[in-house]
Amino acid sequence: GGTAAAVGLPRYAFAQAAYKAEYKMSTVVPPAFAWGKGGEIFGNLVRERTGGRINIKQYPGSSLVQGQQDREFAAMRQGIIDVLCGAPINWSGTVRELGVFTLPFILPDHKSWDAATTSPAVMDEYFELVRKAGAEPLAVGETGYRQISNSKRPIKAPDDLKGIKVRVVGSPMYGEIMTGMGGNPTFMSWADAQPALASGAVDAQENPLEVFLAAKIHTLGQKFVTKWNYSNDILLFAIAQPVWQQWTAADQKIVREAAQDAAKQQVALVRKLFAEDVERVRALGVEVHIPSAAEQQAWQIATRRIYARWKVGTHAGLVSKIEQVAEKARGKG
Ligand code: X2X
Repeated sequence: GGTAAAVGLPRYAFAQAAYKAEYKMSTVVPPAFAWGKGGEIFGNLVRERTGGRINIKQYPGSSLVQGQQDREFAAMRQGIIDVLCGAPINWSGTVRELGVFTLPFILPDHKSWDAATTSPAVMDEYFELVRKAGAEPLAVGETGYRQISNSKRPIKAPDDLKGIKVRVVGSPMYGEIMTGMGGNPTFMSWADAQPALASGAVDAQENPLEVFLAAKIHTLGQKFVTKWNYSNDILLFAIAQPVWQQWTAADQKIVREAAQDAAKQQVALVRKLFAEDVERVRALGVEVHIPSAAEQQAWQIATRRIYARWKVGTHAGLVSKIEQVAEKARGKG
């Protein structure tokens, strides 16, 4: 009965009927951070522009996965998360290939980073990988250049990291990078990192200084920062494929444009904070070291083998494309 009656109805009729009352979006950090703010802006734009038909609710602190941010992508595939606004480094146990932008020093300045993340050759292939992995990619923001901080001493050369216990996110590549840099890595979620720093269970962490400031990491005994710009992940806005396919083409267009607009605002915010971060961190009494060109080269040499291994471990073809685009951007000086 029901099935026969439904035959001949346009597809959007089913799609409309299938809309959920709430679409769950995971972010690691809340809107007090630029990254969480990007998620908030996105949700608000979608709500406004769909007249509330698509209601994206933000769950910061990766609370949909009990704070275990490395489970986000798998949870998206299981239907627990509908909307991703996250850093692929957190998902490297699930989708390694999405980590191509975070190889050590692959995009060492905003000029090369912008060139890569706006290159159609790079992004078409990257978005295809996201689709194959189970999500519809919409836009990319920026999580920010990650800088190391620690409680022990100024870090100017790989030897300075000897014996220092560094908290890193659950990415095996970051663990290897930190070992290459001379440190002693330990994997931990963001939720666990803060108490571990406070108790002295770990000596060091690495995060964008915007995050350092918003989370008041200086109150956790972190007295020394090195601004080495070694890795800057994208902030990927994406929708679980089954959810995306429920939406009408008109709504898909609205949601995609909302993500693009949110990403633009989010990047502008990250850049503004990046421009003032050294001054603000120093004002807290934290010593900030800006590496010389020679020091910077020493870090790069220390991570060269790890870079080569993870080029293959992520997606060698796509990394080559990113390298070419970055090279050209640098050439433009
Ligand atoms: O946990 C971190 O360090 C954070 C917030 O930067 C990420 O989610 C990668």
